[in-house]
Amino acid sequence: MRSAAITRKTAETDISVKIDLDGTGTYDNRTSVGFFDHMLDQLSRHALIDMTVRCSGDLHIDDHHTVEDVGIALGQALAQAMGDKRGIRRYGSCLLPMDDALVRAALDLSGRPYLVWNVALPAAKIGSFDTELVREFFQALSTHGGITLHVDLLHGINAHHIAEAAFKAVARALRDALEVDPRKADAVPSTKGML
Ligand SMILES: [Mn+2]
Repeated sequence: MRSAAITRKTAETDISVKIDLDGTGTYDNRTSVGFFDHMLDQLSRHALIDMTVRCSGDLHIDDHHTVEDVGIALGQALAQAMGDKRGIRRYGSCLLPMDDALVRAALDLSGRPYLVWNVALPAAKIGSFDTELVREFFQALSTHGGITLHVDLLHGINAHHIAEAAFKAVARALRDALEVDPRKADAVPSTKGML
């Protein structure tokens, strides 16, 4: 079973995350940050990862700790669920359009965290959500999931579309990278023999 459950509690957030990599993209994500829940739903749906997220965070300060810490916990859950990565395709990429927005995501489930984030959001807020938190989320996911992740905005006008296209592009790339390659299902996809 490629699944994982993580709980993470600090003075700032109290989080539980459950994922199943071989799911159907069913989700139940509740962080009390509406736009972020909407993005987590996209991640689940388009990566076909079943996902349940609960977070009780210090939202009286702002959304920062909630978004960053869910990224940490989701990254940890991904790393745990991937296990020794036997049989996975390892690499994934996606060029994803959403109306005016066009985002490219390319990733390597290498065990080596690296984020290249070239996504300038044209507004500071989407509703009450700070758009700079989108990068914070992917930084945490990359670091704790051991993912080399490149995300580039090729075109875009609307901040909601751009952020959502980024989540969907990463989701689709993750789906491809996590899929088991039937031609090499028993091997770790590295000439080093481990990832
Ligand atoms: Mn939307």
